[in-house]
This record gives sequence, structure tokens and C-alpha cells, in this order.
Amino acid sequence: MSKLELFNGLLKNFISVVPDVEAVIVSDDEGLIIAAKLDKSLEEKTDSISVLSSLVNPILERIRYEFSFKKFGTASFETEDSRILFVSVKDNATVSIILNTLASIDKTAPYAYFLAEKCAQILTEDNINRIQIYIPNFEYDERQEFDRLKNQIYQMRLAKGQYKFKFIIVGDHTVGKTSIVMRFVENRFSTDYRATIGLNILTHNYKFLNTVINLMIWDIGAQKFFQRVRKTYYQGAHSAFLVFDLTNRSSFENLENWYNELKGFISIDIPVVVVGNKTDLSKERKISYQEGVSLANKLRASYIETSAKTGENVEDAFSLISYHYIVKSQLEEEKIVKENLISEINRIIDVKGKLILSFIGLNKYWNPALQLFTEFRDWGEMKTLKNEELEKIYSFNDKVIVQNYINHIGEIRESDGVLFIFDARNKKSIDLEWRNLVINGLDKMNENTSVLIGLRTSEDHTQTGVWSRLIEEFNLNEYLEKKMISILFFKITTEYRLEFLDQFNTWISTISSFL
Ligand code: G3D
Ligand code: MG
Repeated sequence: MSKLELFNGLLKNFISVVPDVEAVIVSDDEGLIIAAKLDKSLEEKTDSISVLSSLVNPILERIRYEFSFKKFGTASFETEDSRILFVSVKDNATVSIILNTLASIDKTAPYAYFLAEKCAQILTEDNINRIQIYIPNFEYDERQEFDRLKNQIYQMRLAKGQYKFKFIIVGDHTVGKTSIVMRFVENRFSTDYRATIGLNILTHNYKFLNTVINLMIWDIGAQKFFQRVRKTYYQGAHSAFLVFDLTNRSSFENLENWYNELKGFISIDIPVVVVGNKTDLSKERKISYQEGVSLANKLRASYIETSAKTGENVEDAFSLISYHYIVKSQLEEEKIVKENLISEINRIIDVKGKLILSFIGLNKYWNPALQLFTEFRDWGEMKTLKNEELEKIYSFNDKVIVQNYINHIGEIRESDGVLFIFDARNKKSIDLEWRNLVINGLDKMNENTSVLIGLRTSEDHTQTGVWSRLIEEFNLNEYLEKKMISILFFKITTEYRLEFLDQFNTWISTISSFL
């Protein structure tokens, strides 16, 4: 099979499995198409892929610039007729997925990452015959839906860095648990079978996208007499594989018991993947794919089928669970920080009746601060009071007012907090324009306003000296002597979502200390 044939098969599978996809384009750095596929309905309407790529390329250009795209991994963009999800593939290619406007980015994302990983394999591997182009079912948690602000570019990221997690692999005796683990960890299938005695713990470092994942795999013996001690093995598990043998119906029927035992021992809700093993024995298969999917759905788990013998999908099964784990830990961290923020804001509203915040920046398309705020629904629906290109005002039940001004200082006299955002990437010096904007703002705001100044930074700002020089250049002391205003500078890096939430906490605490 040639690389192109593999790509075609892969993209075809992708379109048939993932809902709401209109087209997929894999392109290189220069925007040249490596492979592309249109959905059938679109094939009739559009006479060529180049029409689509002329839609995608200019946006991609801009995103590359706006986001230092290569570092980010993904971005999405909304137009009137579609949503486009971009995922970078290694350093020099991009997958662009064109979705209809009804599509959910959050649901598409796991598939998109998976697709990008597969494209990378096809582009880089010498022995392409080993590559599986099957797209597994990633349905997992429908609660993770956020409303997204229209016409805003936003990014999702898989945090770079390291994750350590413990996961347990359970299921009936001889379904293939140990074989799956051995295949994954050592890429070896052993027919010299020994029943796992109690517990087998293996650690394995594994790279998933840009993230190093340190897995501690607990392979637990299924024998009855281990039941009493299994509880302790389950403690602290971050995720679980529930394995059954596709050729053995009772192992399938027992899966629910395993699930219940797991839920009984672990109080928190951990991601679970149901694994149907031994796909190589297709003639002896007793459980259909559909049956597997139904059970997984019932258990709110993902489903994947593997063969420890041939290696089919084994690595993907681990990718699937790693993905869930990373997303989940990020969401949890975010949730805690958000809850703090909300309770602090509520305290201010209790005292003052209202909180007014203003965002001032120079870029119409990049406003993560505003975007984060629009996700809060704790004070009721967001109402748009003003919607002009350079001036937007939103009200949350008249309790929290958020104003966004581009390139000018709007009506900020009543604001409790003002946040400036500047793009300092690759800059050794600040722009005069930035300083003028801040000085102009300081002049207009009341005493006791809390000011945040966020500077987007790039890698070279980690060099000592550059960052502090940028701040010194603002040189605002003479203005601050005249007025009681608190100013705090902060860096905006690729980890911006959490950074913003953290900074918001400081910002809001300062405001509440002025009460
Ligand atoms: P367990 O750890 O769940 O108890 P094991 O299961 O991994 O020890 O495997 C039990 C038996 O199933 C072994 O066979 C093993 O070789 C076989 N097996 C595991 N995975 C697969 C698979 O994907 N395909 C096939 N065909 N066989 C598999 P023996 O014969 O040694 O008992
Ligand atoms: Mg075993």
C-alpha cells in the first residue's frame, strides 16, 4: 500500500465515523495538499478540493501567526457556514477538519488528535504496512460541553509536560490482560502463559503527542481468592481498562460485575475504557462490535477492540485512556480555580451589588480573557448590551458587566478592574503605543481600580532580563504616585487558560480588598 492510499483510507474512515465532518485536508507548511477527502454530500456541491483549501489556507496563515501555531497543536475557527478545527502534525503539516456549524468541537477533538497522530505515523514511518487506519469510538463524556463564543478563535491544548498515572487493568481470567500489557510495554507477545499471580506492576514511559506519560500499570489477578485484597490495589487508580475476550461470552457478561466492583472501591469518577480483546480470532468471535459499543455506552466508557497477539490497536487503547486522563485532570484543575474565582466575585456583588470589568487590547481576534468570562454562567445568561467591532459590552444579569475595547480606552471610569493585553512575542522592547494606551487608561480610571497588564511572551522571554526590562519600560511610577491604583504584570504563555484564571483570582482579590 502506498502512503497516499493509506491517507485516503484513513480520511475516509474518519469521515464515516466522526459526525458532522464535511471535509478533511492534510497540508504541508506551504499549504500544499498532501491528502484530502470530502464528505459525499459536499462532493456533489464542490467541484474541487482547491475551493476548500482556498477557504482554509488564509485562516491557517493567520492562526499560525496569532498562536505560534506549531507550539499549540490545535486551534479552531468559526465562519458563518462552518467550524474549522486545525491540528498540527509534527512540525510541518496540518490537518484541517471542516465541520458543519452544528458540530461540537469538544466531541471532535479526541478524533482529531487521533487522526493527527495517525497522519504523523504515515508521514514518518518507514514500515507503513504496520499502520492501522481504523478510527476507534471515542464517545466518552457528554457533560463536557461548553458554549463557545462565536467568531472567536480559541485554542485547546494538551498540556505539554509530564503526567504520571496509575491505571488498573481488570477482567476475567485469560481474557488477555497480561498479554495486552506486555505487548504495549515490551512489544512482545508471549505464548508461554503463566497466570498472573495476584498483581503485576509495570511502569512504562510513553509519549503521547507532546506529552510524556509515565504509566504505572497494575495488572490484577482475577482469581476469586484475590478478591479481598483487590480493594487495596484499586486505591488511587486514575483510570481503568475493563477487558473481555471477544470469543468468550461469559467474560463479556462479567464485565458489569467488574465495573461494579471498581465503582464500589473507588469513590471518584475515573475514565474507563472497555477493551474487547482477541480480534485475531475472528472466526470464533461471539461478541459483535455493536454489542461492545452498547455496553461501553451503558457504562459511560469508551470502547476499543484489540489483539495482543497481532498488536492491533493496543497502543491506541493506551492513547485513548491517556487522552481522557489528561483532559480530565486539566478540567479538574480548572474547576477548582474557577470555583474560587466565582465565590470571590459573589462576595463583591454582595457588598457592591455589581462588578464591572474592562478588557483592553489591540487584537480583535485573540481575547482569551473575554472568552473565559463568557463561559461563566453563574450569574445568569450573558446579555449583549453593545456589539460593535471595537467595543463590546456584556451583562450577566446586571451583576457582572464585562466591557471589551479594542485599540482605545472606552468608558472605564466605573470599572473595578481593568485588564490590558499586549502581544510581546519576539519583542525586545515594548511598543510606545502600549504605554500610551495604559497611561491614557490610568488617567480615565478611578482611584482604587485594580489593573492587570498581561504580556504574551515567547520562548526567548524566559531569558533572564528580557521580561523585567519589558516591564521597566512601561515606567508608570509617576502616574501611580498621583493615584491609588494597583498594577500587576503577568506573562501569558501557552498555558494561558489556567494562567488567566490564576491571575483573575489575584485581580478579583485585590478588588475585594479595596471594598
Ligand atoms: P489474563 O492476564 O487476562 O489472565 P493472559 O490473560 O494475558 O495471560 O492471556 C491468556 C491467554 O490468552 C494466553 O493463551 C494468551 O496467549 C492468550 N491471548 C491473549 N491475548 C490474545 C489475543 O489477542 N489473541 C489470541 N489469539 N490469544 C490471546 P494461552 O494459550 O497461553 O493460555
Ligand atoms: Mg494475567
